Amino acid sequence: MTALLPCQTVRVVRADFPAGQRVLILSDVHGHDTALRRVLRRAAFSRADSLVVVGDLLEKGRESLPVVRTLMVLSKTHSVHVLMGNMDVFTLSKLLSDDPEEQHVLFDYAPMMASWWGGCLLMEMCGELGIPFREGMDEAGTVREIRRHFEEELTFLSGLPTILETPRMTFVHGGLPHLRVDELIGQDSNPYLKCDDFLSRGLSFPKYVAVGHWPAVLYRDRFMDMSPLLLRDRRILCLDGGCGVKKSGQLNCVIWRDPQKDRFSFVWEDDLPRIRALEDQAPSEDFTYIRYHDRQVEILGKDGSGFTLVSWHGRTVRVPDEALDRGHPDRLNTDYTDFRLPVRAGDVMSLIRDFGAGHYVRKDGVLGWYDGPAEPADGAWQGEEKEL
Ligand SMILES: [Mn+2]
Repeated sequence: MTALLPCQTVRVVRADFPAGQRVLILSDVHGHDTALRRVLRRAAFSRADSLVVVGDLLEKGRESLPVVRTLMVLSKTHSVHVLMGNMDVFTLSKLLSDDPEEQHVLFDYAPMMASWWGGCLLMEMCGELGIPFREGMDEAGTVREIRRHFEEELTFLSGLPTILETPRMTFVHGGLPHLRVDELIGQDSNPYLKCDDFLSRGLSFPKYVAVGHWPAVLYRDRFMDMSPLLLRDRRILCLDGGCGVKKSGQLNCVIWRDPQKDRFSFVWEDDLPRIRALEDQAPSEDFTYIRYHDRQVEILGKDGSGFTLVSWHGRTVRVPDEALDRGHPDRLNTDYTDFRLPVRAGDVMSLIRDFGAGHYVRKDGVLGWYDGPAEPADGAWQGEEKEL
């Protein structure tokens, strides 16, 4: 086993936010610079505030480099704390490794990343350097060029700590087994970054722990709600709105109104088109939410209009054909809901997909359908700062 690079080990920093200051908290930007800039504007981020970015700046989007640069620039003029995420370590450790096999992993992944998410940091860097990305390219030479040209960005990324400890809240991308963070210093950081399904460990803490990594929607079972999840009894704040990981995701920004008090609100943004509803719609009373970890279905038949009827736990659900997993015809490739949202004429929604017969949208963080007529409303925002 090769030795860990410093960026792969646990590093802890400490800060103390002044009373009365707002602290903006977000995570999992995942190469979505447009959404990042929008959400900071939405939250009216200023020099009077602090910003904590709880990891995963990179990948699963087309704007990884711009995200890094936005945060580098902001860090010079504003109070900004950026932490490492598992995807950041993944990419960075490959670019900083001198082992050709390690480097190759990144080149090998790139086409897959591009087909799923439209790009990746490596391809963005090659693009900026004018190096055509193709199979059989000089990988070691490309990595050398990247390290030379992007030294500032790579230095910024390599310096990101794992854990930010403050008197009333501890921040980490994935999760922590306890708050004695000094005991973790120097360990492999991966278990605390890629800490899947953190809430299922049943932990609670004497002070707040803010985490990203696992989309909060995955902890919910009735509505596909992308809003942050605050568990006051266990003192855990789950930030991740699924930005990047899901096309339907949003970038949440939690606003800690005062670091002396437990008052939290949030705003969100995304880079999806927006539509405005022209008619009211009553919510469906009976609906299904097929969760990602339980997405086995039985195909009953196509309905001919781009939808398929499936059976899921004895319920018949109409799903878009494109939600069927091509490799595994008896399961969905995504989580899905047939919930018809409560809508008032004039409501603005983020459009995930227009199916002609209906719009699959997100409104107030919640995914569902709006079947009525709509008009384009790009730039409009329905939401308001909401209490958590
Ligand atoms: Mn992550």
